[in-house]
Amino acid sequence: MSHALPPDVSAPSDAPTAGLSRRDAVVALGLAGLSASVLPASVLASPQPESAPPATSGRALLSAGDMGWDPAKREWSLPPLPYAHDALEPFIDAQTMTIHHSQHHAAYVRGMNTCQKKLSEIRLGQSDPALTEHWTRKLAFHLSGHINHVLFWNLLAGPKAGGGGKPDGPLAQAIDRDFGAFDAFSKQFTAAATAVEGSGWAWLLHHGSTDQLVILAGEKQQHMAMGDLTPILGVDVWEHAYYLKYQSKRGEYLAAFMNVANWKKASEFYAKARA
Ligand code: MN3
Repeated sequence: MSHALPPDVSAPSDAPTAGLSRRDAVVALGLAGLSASVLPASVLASPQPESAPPATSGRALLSAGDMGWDPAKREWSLPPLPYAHDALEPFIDAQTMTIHHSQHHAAYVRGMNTCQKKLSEIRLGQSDPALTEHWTRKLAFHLSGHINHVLFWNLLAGPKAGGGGKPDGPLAQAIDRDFGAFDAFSKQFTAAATAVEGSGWAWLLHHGSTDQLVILAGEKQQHMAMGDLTPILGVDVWEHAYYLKYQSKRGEYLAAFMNVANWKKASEFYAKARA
Protein backbone atom coordinates (compact mmCIF):
# COMPACT_ATOMS: atom_id res chain seq x y z
CA MET A 1 0.00 0.00 0.00
CA SER A 2 1.37 3.32 -0.84
CA HIS A 3 0.55 4.79 2.51
CA ALA A 4 2.54 2.20 4.37
CA LEU A 5 5.79 3.31 5.84
CA PRO A 6 8.73 2.91 3.58
CA PRO A 7 10.14 -0.54 3.36
CA ASP A 8 13.64 -1.47 4.08
CA VAL A 9 15.92 -1.09 1.17
CA SER A 10 15.99 -4.77 0.59
CA ALA A 11 12.23 -5.02 0.31
CA PRO A 12 10.12 -3.77 -2.52
CA SER A 13 8.60 -0.57 -1.39
CA ASP A 14 5.64 1.49 -1.57
CA ALA A 15 7.05 3.56 -3.96
CA PRO A 16 6.45 6.70 -5.58
CA THR A 17 6.84 7.36 -9.04
CA ALA A 18 8.10 9.43 -11.71
CA GLY A 19 9.81 8.00 -14.61
CA LEU A 20 11.66 11.00 -15.44
CA SER A 21 13.50 10.28 -12.39
CA ARG A 22 16.61 8.82 -13.72
CA ARG A 23 16.86 11.63 -16.16
CA ASP A 24 16.07 14.03 -13.36
CA ALA A 25 18.79 12.51 -11.36
CA VAL A 26 21.17 12.84 -14.23
CA VAL A 27 20.18 16.44 -14.78
CA ALA A 28 20.22 17.35 -11.14
CA LEU A 29 23.53 15.68 -10.52
CA GLY A 30 25.16 17.21 -13.53
CA LEU A 31 25.71 13.83 -15.10
CA ALA A 32 23.91 14.55 -18.34
CA GLY A 33 25.19 12.43 -21.13
CA LEU A 34 25.43 9.24 -19.16
CA SER A 35 22.88 6.81 -20.32
CA ALA A 36 21.79 4.23 -18.01
CA SER A 37 19.62 1.55 -17.17
CA VAL A 38 21.59 1.74 -14.08
CA LEU A 39 22.65 4.76 -12.29
CA PRO A 40 26.33 5.21 -12.66
CA ALA A 41 27.18 4.30 -9.13
CA SER A 42 30.78 3.92 -10.08
CA VAL A 43 30.82 7.49 -11.27
CA LEU A 44 29.12 8.79 -8.18
CA ALA A 45 31.42 6.85 -5.95
CA SER A 46 34.66 7.52 -7.73
CA PRO A 47 37.11 9.74 -5.95
CA GLN A 48 37.71 13.17 -7.41
CA PRO A 49 40.97 15.06 -7.59
CA GLU A 50 41.32 17.88 -5.11
CA SER A 51 41.16 20.39 -7.90
CA ALA A 52 37.84 19.07 -9.16
CA PRO A 53 35.17 21.71 -9.65
CA PRO A 54 31.97 21.56 -7.63
CA ALA A 55 29.93 18.44 -8.32
CA THR A 56 27.03 20.49 -9.64
CA SER A 57 26.99 21.40 -13.30
CA GLY A 58 25.79 24.70 -14.66
CA ARG A 59 22.58 23.13 -15.89
CA ALA A 60 21.69 21.52 -12.60
CA LEU A 61 18.33 22.61 -11.20
CA LEU A 62 19.52 22.40 -7.62
CA SER A 63 22.93 22.37 -5.99
CA ALA A 64 24.63 19.24 -4.72
CA GLY A 65 24.06 20.60 -1.22
CA ASP A 66 20.35 21.03 -1.90
CA MET A 67 20.34 17.42 -3.03
CA GLY A 68 21.95 16.26 0.20
CA TRP A 69 25.13 15.10 -1.49
CA ASP A 70 28.32 15.38 0.55
CA PRO A 71 31.24 15.32 -1.91
CA ALA A 72 33.79 14.77 0.87
CA LYS A 73 32.06 11.74 2.36
CA ARG A 74 30.67 10.64 -1.04
CA GLU A 75 27.41 10.07 0.78
CA TRP A 76 23.84 11.26 0.77
CA SER A 77 21.92 12.79 3.63
CA LEU A 78 18.27 13.84 3.85
CA PRO A 79 18.05 17.55 3.01
CA PRO A 80 15.74 19.48 5.34
CA LEU A 81 12.46 20.73 3.93
CA PRO A 82 12.90 24.27 2.58
CA TYR A 83 10.10 25.43 4.93
CA ALA A 84 8.35 24.38 8.15
CA HIS A 85 6.32 21.19 8.16
CA ASP A 86 3.13 23.20 8.61
CA ALA A 87 3.97 25.80 5.96
CA LEU A 88 1.60 24.29 3.40
CA GLU A 89 -1.42 24.21 5.73
CA PRO A 90 -4.32 24.01 5.17
CA PHE A 91 -3.71 22.47 1.76
CA ILE A 92 -1.17 19.86 2.76
CA ASP A 93 -1.17 19.08 6.46
CA ALA A 94 1.84 19.09 8.76
CA GLN A 95 1.47 15.44 9.78
CA THR A 96 1.52 14.28 6.16
CA MET A 97 4.54 16.43 5.42
CA THR A 98 6.37 15.16 8.49
CA ILE A 99 5.78 11.48 7.71
CA HIS A 100 6.35 11.94 3.99
CA HIS A 101 9.69 13.67 4.53
CA SER A 102 11.10 12.05 7.65
CA GLN A 103 9.94 8.50 6.89
CA HIS A 104 9.33 7.94 3.19
CA HIS A 105 11.91 10.30 1.75
CA ALA A 106 14.43 9.39 4.41
CA ALA A 107 14.10 5.73 3.42
CA TYR A 108 15.14 6.57 -0.14
CA VAL A 109 18.20 8.36 1.16
CA ARG A 110 19.23 5.40 3.31
CA GLY A 111 18.52 3.17 0.33
CA MET A 112 20.80 5.12 -1.99
CA ASN A 113 23.69 4.91 0.44
CA THR A 114 23.16 1.21 0.99
CA CYS A 115 22.96 0.49 -2.74
CA GLN A 116 26.10 2.43 -3.51
CA LYS A 117 27.96 0.70 -0.69
CA LYS A 118 26.84 -2.72 -1.89
CA LEU A 119 27.81 -1.96 -5.48
CA SER A 120 31.19 -0.77 -4.30
CA GLU A 121 31.69 -4.05 -2.47
CA ILE A 122 30.90 -5.94 -5.67
CA ARG A 123 33.45 -3.88 -7.60
CA LEU A 124 36.03 -4.64 -4.91
CA GLY A 125 35.36 -8.34 -5.15
CA GLN A 126 33.86 -8.46 -1.66
CA SER A 127 30.38 -9.44 -2.76
CA ASP A 128 28.69 -11.65 -5.34
CA PRO A 129 28.57 -10.01 -8.80
CA ALA A 130 25.24 -11.72 -9.34
CA LEU A 131 23.78 -9.16 -6.95
CA THR A 132 24.57 -6.34 -9.37
CA GLU A 133 21.10 -6.53 -10.89
CA HIS A 134 19.44 -6.35 -7.49
CA TRP A 135 21.38 -3.37 -6.20
CA THR A 136 21.31 -1.40 -9.42
CA ARG A 137 17.54 -1.82 -9.62
CA LYS A 138 17.29 -0.72 -6.02
CA LEU A 139 19.54 2.24 -6.71
CA ALA A 140 17.34 3.28 -9.64
CA PHE A 141 14.34 3.15 -7.33
CA HIS A 142 15.85 4.99 -4.37
CA LEU A 143 17.81 7.61 -6.28
CA SER A 144 14.78 8.33 -8.44
CA GLY A 145 12.60 8.65 -5.37
CA HIS A 146 15.10 10.99 -3.75
CA ILE A 147 15.44 13.25 -6.77
CA ASN A 148 11.68 13.41 -7.26
CA HIS A 149 11.09 14.37 -3.66
CA VAL A 150 13.76 17.05 -3.45
CA LEU A 151 12.34 18.63 -6.59
CA PHE A 152 8.80 18.23 -5.24
CA TRP A 153 9.57 19.94 -1.92
CA ASN A 154 11.19 22.81 -3.73
CA LEU A 155 8.27 23.10 -6.10
CA LEU A 156 5.83 23.72 -3.27
CA ALA A 157 5.29 27.00 -1.42
CA GLY A 158 2.86 27.91 1.32
CA PRO A 159 0.08 30.46 0.94
CA LYS A 160 2.21 33.09 2.68
CA ALA A 161 5.23 32.37 0.50
CA GLY A 162 3.73 32.87 -2.90
CA GLY A 163 2.32 29.39 -3.50
CA GLY A 164 -0.54 28.86 -5.90
CA GLY A 165 -1.82 31.29 -8.46
CA LYS A 166 -0.33 31.27 -11.92
CA PRO A 167 3.14 31.61 -13.34
CA ASP A 168 4.15 34.73 -15.20
CA GLY A 169 6.88 35.65 -17.65
CA PRO A 170 8.35 33.17 -20.15
CA LEU A 171 6.87 30.11 -18.44
CA ALA A 172 3.36 31.59 -18.57
CA GLN A 173 3.85 32.40 -22.25
CA ALA A 174 5.06 28.87 -22.98
CA ILE A 175 2.10 27.35 -21.12
CA ASP A 176 -0.28 29.53 -23.16
CA ARG A 177 1.50 28.53 -26.36
CA ASP A 178 1.62 24.80 -25.67
CA PHE A 179 -1.63 24.27 -23.76
CA GLY A 180 -3.82 27.14 -24.96
CA ALA A 181 -4.21 28.79 -21.57
CA PHE A 182 -3.21 28.25 -17.95
CA ASP A 183 -6.62 26.90 -16.98
CA ALA A 184 -6.49 24.35 -19.79
CA PHE A 185 -3.03 23.28 -18.63
CA SER A 186 -4.14 23.05 -15.01
CA LYS A 187 -7.16 20.97 -15.94
CA GLN A 188 -5.13 18.53 -18.03
CA PHE A 189 -2.29 18.27 -15.50
CA THR A 190 -4.77 17.48 -12.74
CA ALA A 191 -6.60 14.96 -14.91
CA ALA A 192 -3.33 13.24 -15.74
CA ALA A 193 -2.35 13.01 -12.06
CA THR A 194 -5.81 11.84 -11.04
CA ALA A 195 -5.70 9.03 -13.57
CA VAL A 196 -2.37 7.56 -12.47
CA GLU A 197 -3.04 3.95 -11.55
CA GLY A 198 -1.79 3.24 -8.06
CA SER A 199 1.29 5.12 -6.92
CA GLY A 200 2.84 7.60 -9.29
CA TRP A 201 3.58 11.13 -10.35
CA ALA A 202 2.60 13.68 -12.92
CA TRP A 203 5.14 16.16 -14.24
CA LEU A 204 5.24 19.22 -16.40
CA LEU A 205 8.48 19.02 -18.32
CA HIS A 206 10.44 20.96 -20.87
CA HIS A 207 11.68 19.03 -23.88
CA GLY A 208 14.99 20.48 -24.97
CA SER A 209 15.16 19.46 -28.60
CA THR A 210 11.75 20.84 -29.49
CA ASP A 211 11.54 23.58 -26.86
CA GLN A 212 8.04 22.59 -25.85
CA LEU A 213 6.30 21.80 -22.60
CA VAL A 214 4.74 18.40 -22.07
CA ILE A 215 2.78 16.67 -19.31
CA LEU A 216 3.81 13.13 -18.48
CA ALA A 217 2.27 10.87 -15.87
CA GLY A 218 3.22 7.39 -14.79
CA GLU A 219 3.33 4.78 -12.11
CA LYS A 220 5.91 4.38 -9.37
CA GLN A 221 8.95 6.58 -9.59
CA GLN A 222 11.78 4.97 -11.45
CA HIS A 223 10.24 4.03 -14.76
CA MET A 224 9.75 7.38 -16.39
CA ALA A 225 13.31 8.01 -17.44
CA MET A 226 13.45 9.89 -20.71
CA GLY A 227 16.15 11.91 -22.24
CA ASP A 228 16.14 15.57 -23.06
CA LEU A 229 13.47 16.45 -20.53
CA THR A 230 13.75 18.87 -17.61
CA PRO A 231 11.20 18.84 -14.79
CA ILE A 232 9.31 22.09 -14.32
CA LEU A 233 6.56 21.10 -11.90
CA GLY A 234 5.59 17.75 -10.43
CA VAL A 235 3.07 16.25 -8.08
CA ASP A 236 3.38 13.13 -5.94
CA VAL A 237 0.20 11.05 -6.06
CA TRP A 238 1.34 8.17 -3.90
CA GLU A 239 -1.23 7.71 -1.19
CA HIS A 240 1.33 8.67 1.44
CA ALA A 241 1.29 12.17 -0.07
CA TYR A 242 -2.37 12.79 0.76
CA TYR A 243 -4.17 9.91 2.45
CA LEU A 244 -4.14 11.20 6.03
CA LYS A 245 -6.06 14.31 5.06
CA TYR A 246 -7.83 13.40 1.83
CA GLN A 247 -8.21 9.60 2.09
CA SER A 248 -9.38 8.31 -1.30
CA LYS A 249 -10.18 11.77 -2.64
CA ARG A 250 -7.11 12.30 -4.78
CA GLY A 251 -8.91 14.97 -6.79
CA GLU A 252 -9.35 17.12 -3.70
CA TYR A 253 -5.67 16.76 -2.89
CA LEU A 254 -4.76 17.82 -6.42
CA ALA A 255 -7.03 20.84 -6.21
CA ALA A 256 -5.24 21.75 -2.97
CA PHE A 257 -1.88 21.11 -4.59
CA MET A 258 -2.55 23.80 -7.16
CA ASN A 259 -2.84 26.25 -4.24
CA VAL A 260 0.72 25.54 -3.16
CA ALA A 261 2.41 25.11 -6.53
CA ASN A 262 5.60 27.16 -6.44
CA TRP A 263 5.52 28.88 -9.84
CA LYS A 264 8.45 31.09 -8.96
CA LYS A 265 10.65 28.01 -8.60
CA ALA A 266 9.07 26.42 -11.65
CA SER A 267 9.97 29.52 -13.64
CA GLU A 268 13.56 29.24 -12.43
CA PHE A 269 13.69 25.63 -13.59
CA TYR A 270 12.18 26.64 -16.92
CA ALA A 271 14.84 29.30 -17.40
CA LYS A 272 17.59 26.78 -16.62
CA ALA A 273 16.05 24.25 -18.99
CA ARG A 274 16.28 26.75 -21.81
CA ALA A 275 19.63 28.27 -20.89
MN1 MN3 B 1 6.27 10.49 -1.95
